[in-house]
Amino acid sequence: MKSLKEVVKMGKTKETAERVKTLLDQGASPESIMREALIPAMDEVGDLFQKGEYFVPEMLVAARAMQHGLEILKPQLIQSGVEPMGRVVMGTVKGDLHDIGKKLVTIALEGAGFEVIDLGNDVAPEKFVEAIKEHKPQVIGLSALLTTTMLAMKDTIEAIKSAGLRDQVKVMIGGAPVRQEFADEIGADFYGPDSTSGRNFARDVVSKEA
Ligand code: B12
Repeated sequence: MKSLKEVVKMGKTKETAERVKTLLDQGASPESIMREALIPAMDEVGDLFQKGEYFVPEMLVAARAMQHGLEILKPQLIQSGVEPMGRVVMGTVKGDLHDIGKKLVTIALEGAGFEVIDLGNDVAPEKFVEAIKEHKPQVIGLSALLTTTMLAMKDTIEAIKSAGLRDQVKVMIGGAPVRQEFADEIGADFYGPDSTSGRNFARDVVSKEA
């Protein structure tokens, strides 16, 4: 796991893929590879950036390597052939280009049998509104990684309210700078610190509706 973490930090895409495959062959679980190598690698990259030892290009190549590893694990993290148990629209809010955390929540939801419409990153409030009208999800999930873009979560909830759709959809929010108090302040239904809690919230919403 340690060497996988190091190659992700160095942004070595090919070696990341090779090491993920080797760990799987050796019997490591996809969850442990995420928890013990890929996510800690991103945390350490963030620390190096904060200390001024890494710059945006290094962050970018490390993120690419992480996403490569994630692609290999994805099929194993998702069960196939399950009837959709509900629908969720996910997106990273306006102005924010971070999309790995949002992808992980998407994978967890898909693994639990949800159909997920992933709007990508830098998603404007109006786009979320359109997607709610079009796809009629039970839940929407907003992600933000910057203290500045967190505010776009509030704008998104306001836009949903203005469109008269707020009572048709539950809103969950997450991302490293987000906290419960912020969720309360902006009127979100749920704050989740990780992908599992997001998946569990969506499950609760759907099971209450049934
Ligand atoms: C990779 C990275 C980038 C990449 C992103 C590539 C990509 N495709 O995603 C690039 C290079 C583009 C980037 C750019 C920038 N970044 Co950046 N980046 C990171 C880094 C290193 C990792 C983020 C990550 O993927 N983490 C791993 C994932 C798995 O964690 P996560 O996103 O938190 O998600 C988990 C939970 O939060 C939760 N979750 C997330 N979303 C949701 C949603 C719901 C509904 C739920 C329930 C849960 C949930 O579940 C996930 C799984 O557990 C972080 C450092 C860090 N430690 O976070 C900095 C960081 C976020 N970036 C930072 C900064 C400053 C920037 C830039 C402004 C730098 C610059 N000067 O240009 C730009 C901004 C660009 C923009 N407009 O968005 C700062 C933010 C500071 C702040 N508090 O605002 C950080 C914290 C680095 C630092 N320590 O200073 N970045």
